[in-house]
Amino acid sequence: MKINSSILTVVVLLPVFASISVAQETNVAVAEVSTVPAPDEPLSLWYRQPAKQWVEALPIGNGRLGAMVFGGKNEERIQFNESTLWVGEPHDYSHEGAANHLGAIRKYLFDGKQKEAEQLAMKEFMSVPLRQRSYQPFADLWVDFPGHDRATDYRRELNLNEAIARTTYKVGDVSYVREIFASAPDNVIVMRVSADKPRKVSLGVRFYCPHPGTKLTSPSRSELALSGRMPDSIDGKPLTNPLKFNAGLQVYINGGALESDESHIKVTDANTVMVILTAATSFKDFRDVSGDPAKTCPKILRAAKAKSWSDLRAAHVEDYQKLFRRVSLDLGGSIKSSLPTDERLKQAPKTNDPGLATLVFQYGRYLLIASSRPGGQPANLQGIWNESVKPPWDSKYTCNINTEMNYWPAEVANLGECQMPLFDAMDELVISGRETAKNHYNARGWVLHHNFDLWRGTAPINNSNHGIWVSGGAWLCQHLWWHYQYSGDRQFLKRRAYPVMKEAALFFVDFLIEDPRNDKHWLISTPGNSPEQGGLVAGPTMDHQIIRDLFSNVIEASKILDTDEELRAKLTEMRGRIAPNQIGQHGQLQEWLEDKDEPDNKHRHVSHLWGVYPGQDITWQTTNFFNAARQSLIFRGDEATGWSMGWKLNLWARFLDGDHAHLILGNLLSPSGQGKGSGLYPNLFDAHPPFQIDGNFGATAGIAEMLVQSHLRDEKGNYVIHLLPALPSAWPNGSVRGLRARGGFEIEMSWKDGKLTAAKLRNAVPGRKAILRYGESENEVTSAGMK
Ligand code: FUC
Repeated sequence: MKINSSILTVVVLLPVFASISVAQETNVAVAEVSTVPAPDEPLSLWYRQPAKQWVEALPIGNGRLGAMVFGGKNEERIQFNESTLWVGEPHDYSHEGAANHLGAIRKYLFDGKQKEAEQLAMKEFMSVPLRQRSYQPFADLWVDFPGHDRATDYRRELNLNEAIARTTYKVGDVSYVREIFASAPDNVIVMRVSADKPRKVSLGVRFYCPHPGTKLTSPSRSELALSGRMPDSIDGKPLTNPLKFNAGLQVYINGGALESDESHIKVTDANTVMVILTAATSFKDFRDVSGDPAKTCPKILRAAKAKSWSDLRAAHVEDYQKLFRRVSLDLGGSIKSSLPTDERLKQAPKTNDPGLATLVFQYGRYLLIASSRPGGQPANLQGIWNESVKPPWDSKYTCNINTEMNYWPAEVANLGECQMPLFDAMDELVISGRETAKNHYNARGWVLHHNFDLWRGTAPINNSNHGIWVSGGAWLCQHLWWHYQYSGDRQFLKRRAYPVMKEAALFFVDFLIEDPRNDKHWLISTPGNSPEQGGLVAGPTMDHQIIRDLFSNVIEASKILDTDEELRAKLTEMRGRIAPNQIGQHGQLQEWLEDKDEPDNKHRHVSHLWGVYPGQDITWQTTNFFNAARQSLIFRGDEATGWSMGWKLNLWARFLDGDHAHLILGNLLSPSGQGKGSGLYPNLFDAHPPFQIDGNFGATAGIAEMLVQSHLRDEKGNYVIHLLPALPSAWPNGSVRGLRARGGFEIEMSWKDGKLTAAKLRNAVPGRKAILRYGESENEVTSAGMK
């Protein structure tokens, strides 16, 4: 082992063992509709025909604006979103007086009267109103290209290295290029159309908006604007402050002529055309909707006006690549394929295609950058992309797995700042969650149940049999802690993380009660629920795992910050009394206090395995529980919806079983409806179905978890960085650069014939120690820091 002054370098030289079969060539000959070759950039999704459906279109986004690009030949549809366009208005959803019924609900549960408990809770304990509000589509930008239905040599692609969607084709002897991207630095979506011959670009531009009463205007000859308001009543109940929204676009031509009326702009015979689009709402924060989008949009457009196409493009690419290029991955096999992405996906179940896994890994990173940037909203159930005014599950934030899964890849895949929107939302959830803690539980601190929306609803929604689940806030706190663990940023811990974590823990200090049904003196969570399984209960395993994790993290944080000694003692004492994990009659990890799991239950939720991943209650060091948890996962099976496969993938990685993890990944990387799992749509969006983005993020996190794990520590508190803990035999050769481990380390490593050949740890913090684990061997290493 060699340590140099600027980086810590560990070179592992191992004998080359008997050969493991090398990944097969992925390109399979099929009848082609066109002979257009793959784009040069290997990290591309690409197709030989326009998108017919939304899940074939290609997503772009800058964290605030998102769009789906269809690439139609004579009609381009750019369906766009803005992350704050939601139905509803500022509102406190908590149920005043609910806490008066808490004792009775608990008593029913202790007396075995679940139905009575659920009925009483339904009447007296739920969110007001019972449902939260939905995320909305904004509008479509349509661009007409008269005569281009005759296009030949057609290709559309999404270049993940530059975050640019591009459509290229020929009409006669003229070659056309359309490029479109969502720029974070300039806050706009930009499209440019060019041709290889002069004066050949003619097109028409128009808006379509799905919301009734929207007004279209033309502020100048080269501009179009759209303005509207969200519904002013819901279910017959009036709202006083629904959101206002505006979108604006400006068309720039080089050569040619431009004419317009209120709803169209027509360009004839230009050399190139550029369209700049932006959108905004009156949303300022969850209690303030006094913004004026009619002013915001022109301001953004004016600022972008000063820049040329190439300046806008260069600023976008530079900004994006600062994030995206931090990680490079090679799992063997070629990322580039001569097959278009939709065809490649169809072949995937029949081939071993590590290049596709690499593409999907990087696509998840791309999607996170596109849907979650500092200053914006967190990625919702569909990221930032939504076509429907009635989206599935309102396209909001579901916190009993989905929202957290969106952020699983953030730290390990080196996009820590993409978690900031989640942390901003949590600051607001603390405010609304205090009302819910007080009104529902007569407790201090803050609580979040299984959903929130733009208005930061925190009360239990939908139905008492699954909505009363108190662990949403505590689970989100794990992300604050992770951000601290991966960055080592003490100021972040002190200023942002600890106050929120501490108040979440305070809630549970007041909420946990001693189980009166036996004399074990265990503290339990009740009323509670193991998400979507078994109804309202006292003491689901998942709650206890999450609360233990929160308490542990608050205890450690308070030590690091040298504060709150008394609270620390209290949490330490209580943590030891929280009902422990238990092994049941089938050798399974019990989902509840009672040993009542059904071995043939194949439900997608695997909540009681939280303690394996994302938690660390149960690890390979706690053998009995580890085996029981694995047994539970075997009972649940290998097939499921996208997010469930994302979870199972991470679980199998934590079970150190690379081949099983790869099998699950294979179920995810198959065409929707055709494989053993729910699969992916042609644009590689997770097909829950319908589209739900968590499966994409779960896949990215899971692939990383197969390559590196860092959740364990030695007795001195050093992180154990486990290299290649779950490498499948299908990826015998490969390399990765830029994955992160707790402690602030960045990893660079390569492997051959299934064995690690070299590893480098880069560390921004000099003098930090880590334990490097590979196979059964462990070495202590110290960083000299990075220059
Ligand atoms: C829960 C899950 C569904 C879906 C929804 C958003 O109801 O069981 O699969 O993810 O949340």
